Amino acid sequence: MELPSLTPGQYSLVYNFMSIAIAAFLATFVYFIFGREQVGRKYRKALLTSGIVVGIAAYHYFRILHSFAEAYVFDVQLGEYIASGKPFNDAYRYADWLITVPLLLVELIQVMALDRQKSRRLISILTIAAVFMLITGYFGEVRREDAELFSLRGLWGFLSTIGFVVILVTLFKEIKDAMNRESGRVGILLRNIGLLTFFAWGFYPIVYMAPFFGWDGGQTEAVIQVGYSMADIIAKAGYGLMIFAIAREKTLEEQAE
Ligand SMILES: *C/C=C(C)/C=C/C=C(C)/C=C/C1=C(C)CCCC1(C)C
Repeated sequence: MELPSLTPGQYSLVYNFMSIAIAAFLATFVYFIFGREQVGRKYRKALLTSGIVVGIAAYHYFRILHSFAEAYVFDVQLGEYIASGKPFNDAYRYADWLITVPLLLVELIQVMALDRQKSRRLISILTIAAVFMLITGYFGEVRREDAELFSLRGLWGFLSTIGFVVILVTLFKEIKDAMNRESGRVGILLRNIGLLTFFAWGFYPIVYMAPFFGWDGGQTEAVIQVGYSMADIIAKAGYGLMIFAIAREKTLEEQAE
């Protein structure tokens, strides 16, 4: 994959967003791990999982940022960042998702505290769909040069979307059942996390379509990197905070009973 040149503005934007992502993951890591005492025993696993997710993401973002910085050098004559010749390893992102996406789904199932058999069944379906979504997505992701919807990038993206739809449909059914069981505040929090999953996760396929919008190479690359970094902050750190809120609310309710 040929790396497009970046203007200093595009380069800094990407660099800074990756850097903010690391800060957000490290801060929430500390918060989730030390906040475990604030929730009931049943929910501690969900918080631990949240902590693991942002911990893994922080590590991968270090690698991504490092790889990005190495892949570019500033050319004084051109006034632009050009490819240094060292490859930019974008696969870190997909390697990260392959681990963190199933864990995020586990997190949500854990906070619902369903019975064991049901949890297992759900986690299996969701994990298979997630792996399918990410592997097909990766085949399309490396085809940055496909500038049209009807291309291999488009086709892989479409296949990947099937996995995404399976995840959403499965989750929404489960959240709906859980909302019927739960009281007002917990129900609202569960609905919110359903919406967050829909909108935050739905942002990824939109970013993926950046090459179809006809921008130049540098702009496309910047939109993809910044877009995924923003989405990751919301879907991992933000999501974990919501899981924390649900666990806290359920704990308070159970103590009042
Ligand atoms: C922490 C990382 C998360 C929550 C990543 C989620 C990623 C997706 C929901 C990606 C979905 C994609 C499609 C639905 C189609 C195009 C290819 C993908 C992989 C970007």
